[in-house]
Amino acid sequence: MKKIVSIQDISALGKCSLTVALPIVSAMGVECAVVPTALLSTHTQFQGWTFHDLTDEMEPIADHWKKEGFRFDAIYTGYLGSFRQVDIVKRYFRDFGKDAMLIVDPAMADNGKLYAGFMPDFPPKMAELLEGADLVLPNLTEACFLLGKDYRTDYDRRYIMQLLEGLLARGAKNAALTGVSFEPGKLGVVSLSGRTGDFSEYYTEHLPVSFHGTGDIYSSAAVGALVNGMSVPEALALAADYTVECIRLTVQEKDHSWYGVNFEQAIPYLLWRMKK
Ligand code: PXL
Repeated sequence: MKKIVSIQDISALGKCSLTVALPIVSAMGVECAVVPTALLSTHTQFQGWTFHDLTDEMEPIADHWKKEGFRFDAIYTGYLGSFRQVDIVKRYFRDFGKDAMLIVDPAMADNGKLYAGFMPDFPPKMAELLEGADLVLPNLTEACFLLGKDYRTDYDRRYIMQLLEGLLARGAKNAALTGVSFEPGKLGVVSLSGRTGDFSEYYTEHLPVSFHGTGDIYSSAAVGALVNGMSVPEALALAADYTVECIRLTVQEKDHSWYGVNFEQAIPYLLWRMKK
């Protein structure tokens, strides 16, 4: 059985980071070990959240795992909260990354803004994880922050290609960008391979709603698909279809929550889509 480790926070309530990575990756038939980097009462889009830092646990976990000789098929990183955590993730990449796919979701921003709690000096630090990563999958805002570029809502293909090339220039082997739209009603993901220069794009219906945590759902499904042997473009397309299905199910619910989507009841769709 394939085995990955996901390194990100656990928001006790809020359907993001580890509370979605663990069920989604597991449902896709892949063992998902976790390194929780912090415990929050909710994700940071709520008000008044509590935060307990777990950075001090990260190195002892790595020490123990190294002693046990554990190996992973992928290391999947998401939301990280400090410079030190980024440095420790680099250690995980060194210690456990030799035969593992390194997948970096630089979860830190959306809609042109950093999430609450991040300072402007953090994105360049997060960008250090791109060196040697097999895939980096930021949204447009995160890509701009990683590259120190202005966030734009009006853009053309040339601008998008420059962002992808910029991410590859930082050392990633494949770069994907989510939340890309060139025509009304269509939203998609584009990717560029550093090895072959292949460009891929995949668009889905752009539902006129926005929910928190969809980026983590997207990345988790992409990771599960990649570890199951799909190519980067295939994995990105599957993850896009699954995310749209989650949103579709959410808006069908009369009393749906605002803070996360119904990824749970879309899992049968995910497995069906994976076999297709
Ligand atoms: O979904 C990204 C994410 C992960 N973890 C925490 C967050 C967010 C986004 O706001 O607050 C704690």
